[in-house]
Amino acid sequence: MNARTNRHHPPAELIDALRRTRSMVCCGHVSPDADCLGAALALARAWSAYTNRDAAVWVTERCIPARLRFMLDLANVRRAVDADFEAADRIVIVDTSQPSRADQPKQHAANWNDNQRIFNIDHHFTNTCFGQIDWIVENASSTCELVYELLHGLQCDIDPSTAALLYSGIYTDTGGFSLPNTTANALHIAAELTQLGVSPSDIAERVDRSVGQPQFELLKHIYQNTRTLADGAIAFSTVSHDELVRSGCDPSDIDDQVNVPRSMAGVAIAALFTEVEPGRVRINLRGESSTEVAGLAQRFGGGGHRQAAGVIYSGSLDEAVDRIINAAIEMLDQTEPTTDADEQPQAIESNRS
Ligand SMILES: [Mn+2]
Repeated sequence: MNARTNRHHPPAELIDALRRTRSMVCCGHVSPDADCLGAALALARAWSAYTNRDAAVWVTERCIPARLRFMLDLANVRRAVDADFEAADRIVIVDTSQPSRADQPKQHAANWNDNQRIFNIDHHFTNTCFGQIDWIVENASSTCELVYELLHGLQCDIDPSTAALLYSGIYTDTGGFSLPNTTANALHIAAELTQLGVSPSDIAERVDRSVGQPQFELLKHIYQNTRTLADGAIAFSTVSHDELVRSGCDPSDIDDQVNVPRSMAGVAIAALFTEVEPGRVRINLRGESSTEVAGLAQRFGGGGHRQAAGVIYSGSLDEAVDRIINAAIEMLDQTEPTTDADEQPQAIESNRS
């Protein structure tokens, strides 16, 4: 069987609508990762070059992890200003499961009843389908994989910079082609992007082998604070606000460090608790083997993918650890995970990672 027979085809109405679009703003989710940045930047870059029309990307600069800043330079697209959200013909939201997760100007956030202009491209199964056109493919490795297919559908040129943006998203969302979403399709597209001019070693060096001193100090805390429970089935670590600040880091530096507790043998659930500010804790959850963590995240008002989810918890670091780890133990104890209807979510917003 040719693996490419499983490729994802963009809906014809999305292709038609993007051909007729006069101007667009692309945006992704808060706490941006390489997949949402790559998808938004690549779409804006390739579409505007192809149509010769205006495309701008909205990103909150201070929230971009240091190791991903190169993507903005690579894309070289116009950065959106607040007024673009009113003026643009279309707003394309990528890799974002619900409106409250979208990275956008504050005053626009109340404007979601007007979904006539919104196109929604994503691979989160929790996506609430909030656009006029929704293209949601849960078994796509990444939103960048979908944007790659979309650019093909539109017959846009994929130049080496666009290819590198898309590759970066696929590479990181698949954990360097190591997670269960590493499909034949994802590998085929990565190979095609390499033929289009991507250097896989350059991308890996930028995203995996370019840890700065502050981020390295942060990693030391994360290793030091790692604990295991339930005979090693649960591994978690914590970063207090004080440790974050003393390392010289800020919340944007919390990215994929949940991979530290996750890397231990026998782990079914890995978690990283980061006190991003006093009284506000970001929790990254990962499920290993077949363990799903989306339900655990949803129980506390979060969401994400089945095996990679997150929560923003309002409360102290200790309380967050206590409640979520206890819920994780309970979940592993049950063969059939159940939801507790009495549980009141403490979180104020959800978070993929
Ligand atoms: Mn993604």
